[in-house]
Amino acid sequence: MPRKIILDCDPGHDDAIAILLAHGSPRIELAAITTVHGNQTLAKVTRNALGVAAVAGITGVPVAAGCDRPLVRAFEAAPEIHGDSGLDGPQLPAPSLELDPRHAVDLIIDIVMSHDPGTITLVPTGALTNIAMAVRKEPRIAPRVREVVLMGGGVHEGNWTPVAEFNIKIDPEAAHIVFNEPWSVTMVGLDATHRALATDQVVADIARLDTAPAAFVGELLAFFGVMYQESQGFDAPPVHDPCAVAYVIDPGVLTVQRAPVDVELQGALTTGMTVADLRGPAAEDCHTQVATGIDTERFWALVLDALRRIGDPPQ
Ligand code: PIR
Ligand code: CA
Repeated sequence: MPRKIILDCDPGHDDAIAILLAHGSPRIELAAITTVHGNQTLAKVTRNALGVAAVAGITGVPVAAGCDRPLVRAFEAAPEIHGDSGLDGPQLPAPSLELDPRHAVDLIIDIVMSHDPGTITLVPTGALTNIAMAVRKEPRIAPRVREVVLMGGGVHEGNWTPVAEFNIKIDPEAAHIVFNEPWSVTMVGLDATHRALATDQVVADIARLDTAPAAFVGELLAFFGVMYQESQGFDAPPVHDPCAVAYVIDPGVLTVQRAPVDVELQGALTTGMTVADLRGPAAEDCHTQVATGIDTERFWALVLDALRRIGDPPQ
């Protein structure tokens, strides 16, 4: 049985690849794609999600827009890494799907409440605003969700500040809500994703697939690579968001450790830091775990397999 997920994202180069990985994997069924402010404005990332859906040949999956700003703080985008459109580099095709008229928060609640308990997995790869709003509006989703596998945070690493990762930093109050609900949370943070590098070898393997979606990924990675080189000195860009999807497909891709996690909300220097307590064995009832490592070969094999299965969808 494929795992049903809601991919809540802010495309975003790596979010786009996460969408392709989820769509191409036979072990995943996309119940919905929802969008949230983050890498760019809500309008831009929503447009991007629809364009990526067209590239991937996604049909019959609702795409809905969610919150356009954080719960408390001012909106903050990441144009220095994703460009002015949020997905600079490739030419984006016209949307083939119509945007679902529902608000993403309502769509998330509707889907979780209308499926059997323990069947829907939430995979947030942007700010946690929609997820926090959904569980505040309808707390009964918390025990019904199978698990939350989120890209965000880090145990020993930051990217937006020395100790905070972007998705958590831009809406730390939402992250605080999500980590403190009694559902099972896997934090796929920078400790794992900074090792999921799109090396020249990986880029060549993708190019060899010789399909339009593979070429699209190649263009994404070319732009992302330059931006990551210029802004953060990486030789190859880390592809964060697909790591969370990969964990749902094959948990063996990541090394995880059970540990309590909380989010710093009032640090003078540390706001948005995910504080994981790795001292000793976690308590029996600990509902959070953190990724500490990644099997990169297994990870890229999943991405390549998904792209191969997507092939060249009719446009
Ligand atoms: C990546 C992101 C934001 C800023 C930088 N510098 C790099 C986005 C990615 O889409 C990913 O979800 C997460 N936020 C990584 O921090
Ligand atoms: Ca993202």
